[in-house]
Amino acid sequence: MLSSKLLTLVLVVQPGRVLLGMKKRGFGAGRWNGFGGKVQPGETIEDAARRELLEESGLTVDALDKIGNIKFEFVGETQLLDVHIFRADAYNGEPTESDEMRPQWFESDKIPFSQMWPDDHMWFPLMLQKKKFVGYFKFQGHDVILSHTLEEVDEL
Ligand code: 6U4
Repeated sequence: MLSSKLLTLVLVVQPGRVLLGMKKRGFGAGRWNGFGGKVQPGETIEDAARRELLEESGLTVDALDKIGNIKFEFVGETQLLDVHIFRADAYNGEPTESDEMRPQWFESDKIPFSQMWPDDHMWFPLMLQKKKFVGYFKFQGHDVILSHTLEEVDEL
């Protein structure tokens, strides 16, 4: 039985564009990603999502919509990553570079999928259409998806 680690991921979306961050260090370094990280003890998943968004991008948000849940298995690792994905359509502040992330806006039809986690191109279209989804991706290393499931759901 694999244990799992709770993580958050926030996409800030404006009409026609999405904010991504270039991950400068740690897991997924060198890739454009949403903002997020590990849920700390005593914190709700949504609190963690807000904290990581602020730490990594300098932004706060009023409303965060739960939009997806994806579990990632990495062959040879004993822990699944249980990633809770949120979308924010309004934000406060200005995107600001942090030690971990360099934020940049991308037009919705120019998302740099070749420099992102390889699962992202499968679920970003759902996220952009405000559709909710659950998925499971089994990775070999960080570049190869061996198998996956992805389905739309009404509620998370
Ligand atoms: P620290 O605590 O800074 O060392 P780090 O190892 O950098 O942590 P962290 O906490 O930033 O990792 O969390 C990893 C982030 O990457 C989370 O927001 C979830 C996200 N993530 C992980 N796998 C992903 C994947 N396949 N696709 C994706 N995001 C992923 O879009």
